Amino acid sequence: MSKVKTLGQFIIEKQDDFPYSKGELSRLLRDIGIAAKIINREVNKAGLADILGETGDNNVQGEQVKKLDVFSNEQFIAALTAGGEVCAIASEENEELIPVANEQSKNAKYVVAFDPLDGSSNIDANVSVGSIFAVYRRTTLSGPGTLEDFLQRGTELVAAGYVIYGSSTMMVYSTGKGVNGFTLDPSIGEFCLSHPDMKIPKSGKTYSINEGYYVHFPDGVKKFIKWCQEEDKSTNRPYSSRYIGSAVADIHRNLLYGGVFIYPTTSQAPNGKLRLLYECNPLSFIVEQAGGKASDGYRRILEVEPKSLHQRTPFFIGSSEIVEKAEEFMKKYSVVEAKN
Ligand code: P6P
Repeated sequence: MSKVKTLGQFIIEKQDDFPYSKGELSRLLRDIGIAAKIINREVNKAGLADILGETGDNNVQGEQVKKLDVFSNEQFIAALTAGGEVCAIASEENEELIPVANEQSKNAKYVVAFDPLDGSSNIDANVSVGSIFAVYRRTTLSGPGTLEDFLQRGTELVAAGYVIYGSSTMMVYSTGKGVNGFTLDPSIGEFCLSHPDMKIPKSGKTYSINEGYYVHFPDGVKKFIKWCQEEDKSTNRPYSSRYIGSAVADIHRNLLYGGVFIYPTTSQAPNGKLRLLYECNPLSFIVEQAGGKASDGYRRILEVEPKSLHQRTPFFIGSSEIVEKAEEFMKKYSVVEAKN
């Protein structure tokens, strides 16, 4: 029976990767793990809300029953604020960044940007959803964090990860030295190492895109989709189309088995739909650490210069050979001037 290794034990074991850190990043990752366990508990009973007597806006304890994405947001903010390791927080749920100014935090070394519950509209259909987080080292010297601390390229990420609440709940993260996955064991309330040193296959046979928007896609994406659908046994084509409307779930599956996820520009999303700072950058950091690729169709996502907190970007992420093939079509059929 192999010895179980918890997230906490793993973090401490990897402490030596950060000789200059006095444990701040370790405590920060622990704080994120705590929020994830609390969110997991609520996500897993979402369908039971009515049965548990949580009807309308007030539950049996007379507390305000919150939408799960609001609840998740509050858990991350509470855990990160109490943990004292971040000087500011940015969330998909909050228009403005949240400076953390308590005594311990105002000189903390890190800022965290996160999407507390991506794909939350799927919860009532019992479809997997996810939390995504990005950890940047502050660039300002002291005091509560500012917008400047967040507007950093993804190449500056110190750590990034996601939690997927699915048939089991997993936390997958990287601190720049590979990717490791931890599965929550509810019987002991611990994330346990289940997927050490994750690597994405160089190729695959799955493409994930919402083909309902086909007519609005750039020509390069249309040509790539038709390429995926051609018969060619030597390159595992035709690919299977797998798209469940929850990016963390689609990208996690592709990370395990190979494939590509694409959210390109459409008429309703002229800059793409997914957000650079707290969705595309952290997911790209992880997939690159696992040997994959992530671009906006032309440029490496991690090198895109952020201009605002909630900036969107077209997003091509997954197995390196498939992303490169999609980029070939984009460069051949959908040439645009580099934006910056
Ligand atoms: P569409 C969820 O709202 C999300 O941000 C991603 O998780 C998901 O991949 C995408 O939007 C789905 O968007 O336009 O295909 O419904």
